[in-house]
Amino acid sequence: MNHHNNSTSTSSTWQVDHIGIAVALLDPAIEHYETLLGTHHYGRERVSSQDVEVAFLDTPTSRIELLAPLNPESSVAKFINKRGEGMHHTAFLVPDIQSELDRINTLGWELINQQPISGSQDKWIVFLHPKSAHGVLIELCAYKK
Ligand code: CMX
Repeated sequence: MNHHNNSTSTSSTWQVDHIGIAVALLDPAIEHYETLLGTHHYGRERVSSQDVEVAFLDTPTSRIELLAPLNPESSVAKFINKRGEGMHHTAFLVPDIQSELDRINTLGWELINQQPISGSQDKWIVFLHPKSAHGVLIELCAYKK
């Protein structure tokens, strides 16, 4: 069903990959979210490029990423200090991360990374600044080929 008045509109190729939630301590947050969602976590790993440790919980159509800072310099530590724990970013899986980078640059919007960097789950990632997305930190990710 088309939910828009414009009958020519098509769906975006961006797929919600995960919702990132910033937490101070990973272990209690994992336990809490396992109980809340009724599932077990997986994919716990340290992402050194981002100074965070992450863990995932699947839902039928997407997943939650819990992320905790590895050190006080981590952008997640700064986020928690300033705003407290909570929703941190929305990540979209895109078919071609380089063409999305080029498109966003053409639009003049502020990218935090000009080149893809290595993220969790064997993916390339880049971030779009929240001020270029109505206050939401947006991550684009793509599987390493
Ligand atoms: N969501 C929404 N707004 C955010 C935000 C977030 N996650 N993080 C910061 N902001 C806002 C701040 O509130 C601030 O707004 P005001 O200017 O209105 O006060 C503004 O963005 C600037 O924030 P800041 O505290 O001054 O922090 P910096 O500019 O130093 O850094 C950001 C902000 C987004 C550039 C930085 O956090 C960053 O580079 N993030 C991308 C990397 C990242 O978050 N990695 C962790 C995830 C790892 C993973 O998933 O693998």
